[in-house]
Amino acid sequence: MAQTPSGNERAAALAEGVLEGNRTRLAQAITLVESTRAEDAPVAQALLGAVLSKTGGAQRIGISGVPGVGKSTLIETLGLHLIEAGHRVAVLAIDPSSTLSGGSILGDKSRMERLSQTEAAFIRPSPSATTLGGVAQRTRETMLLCEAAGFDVVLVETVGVGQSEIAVRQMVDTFVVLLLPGAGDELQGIKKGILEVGDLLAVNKADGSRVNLARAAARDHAAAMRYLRPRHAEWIPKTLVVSAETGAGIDELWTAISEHRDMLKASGSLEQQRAEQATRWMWSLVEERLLRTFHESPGVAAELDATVRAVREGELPPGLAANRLLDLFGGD
Ligand SMILES: Nc1nc2c(ncn2[C@@H]2O[C@H](COP(=O)(O)OP(=O)(O)OP(=O)(O)O)[C@@H](O)[C@H]2O)c(=O)[nH]1
Ligand SMILES: [Mg+2]
Repeated sequence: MAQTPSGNERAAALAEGVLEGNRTRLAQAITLVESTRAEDAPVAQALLGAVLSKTGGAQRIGISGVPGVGKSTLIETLGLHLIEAGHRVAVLAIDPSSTLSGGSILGDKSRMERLSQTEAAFIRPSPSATTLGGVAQRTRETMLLCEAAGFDVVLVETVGVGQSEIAVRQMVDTFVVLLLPGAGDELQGIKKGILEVGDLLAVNKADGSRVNLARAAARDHAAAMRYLRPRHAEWIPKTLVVSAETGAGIDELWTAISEHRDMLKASGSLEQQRAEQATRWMWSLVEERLLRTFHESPGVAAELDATVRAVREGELPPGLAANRLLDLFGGD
C-alpha cells in the first residue's frame, strides 16, 4: 500500500503549488481550509502559515447590497475591466441565503460567465451548510490563499443583510454598497447601518429609462450620508451612479475605489485597519473555539438542557445558571 503523505508534506506541497499560482493546487488548498474534518485543521493552518509572508498584497474589496441589486453582474463587468488593465482578480462570496437554499452558486457562475472563463480570474462560491461565522472565517482564509497565488484584486460579494455584511466589512479594505434606483421608499427601507459601513455607495441599473431615477437616488443618498459620522476623518463616502449591464460609470467606480485605497495608505489607516481586522479575527476564533469546547465538555453537556429549561421557565435566574454551567465547565 502506498504511504500517504504526512500533514506537513501535504501542506508544503500545496503551499508550493499555491505560490506558483497553480489553479488546481489553489482550489485544493481552498478545499482544505474549508474542510470541517478535525484532522484537516492542523494541515490547513500549516499551509496558511507557510504562505502568510506572501499574503496581504491584494486590494480587498467588498461588494454588498440587497438581493438582485446587481452585485454579481457588477463583479463581472468590473472584473473584466480590471483584467483588461492587467490585474488578476479573485472573486469570493459570502452568501448566508445559500446556506439555507442550498446555494445560488449556479446563478452566480452564469452571471459571471465571461469572467469565469478568463484565466486571470478565479471564482470561488461560498461553502454551504455551515454557520455564517464559519463561512466568513473560511472566506478570509481563502482570500489569503488567493493573494499568495498572485491575485492582486479580491472582490468579496455579500448580500446586504446585517451580519454577513459586517463579516465582510471586517475583512476588506474598501466596502462598496450597491443601491437600486428609485429614492424615496427605498431610502426609507434601507437600514442606516448599511450606509454607515460603506466607503462608497453606487446606485446601480442606471440605464434605459432609469437614468434620471438613479441620479435622483444618488443625490438623496449623498444628502443622507452627510448626517452620518464618517468612519475616517479623511474620507467622506462618495455616491456614484453605475450600470453593471452597460458598463457606464464602472471606470469612475474603480477610480473612487483606488482613491479610497490611496487615502488609506497615505494616512497609515490601511495598516492599522488590517492589524485591527487580524486581531479581531484571532479573538473571534478564540471565542468560537472556547464556546465549542464548552458545549463539548461532558459536565456541561449533562446539565445544559435542564439548565436552559429552568431559565426559560423562570425557575433559575440567568446569572446563576451561567455561573453553574461555567463551574461545571471549569470542573472538567
Ligand atoms: N438593467 C440592468 N439590469 C441589471 C444591472 N445589473 C444587474 N441587472 C439585472 O438584475 C438581476 C440581478 O442581478 P445580479 O447580478 O444577479 O444581482 P445580485 O445582487 O448578485 O443578486 P443576488 O446574488 O441574488 O443577491 C439580473 O437579472 C441582472 O441582469 C444593470 O446595471 N442594469
Ligand atoms: Mg449575486
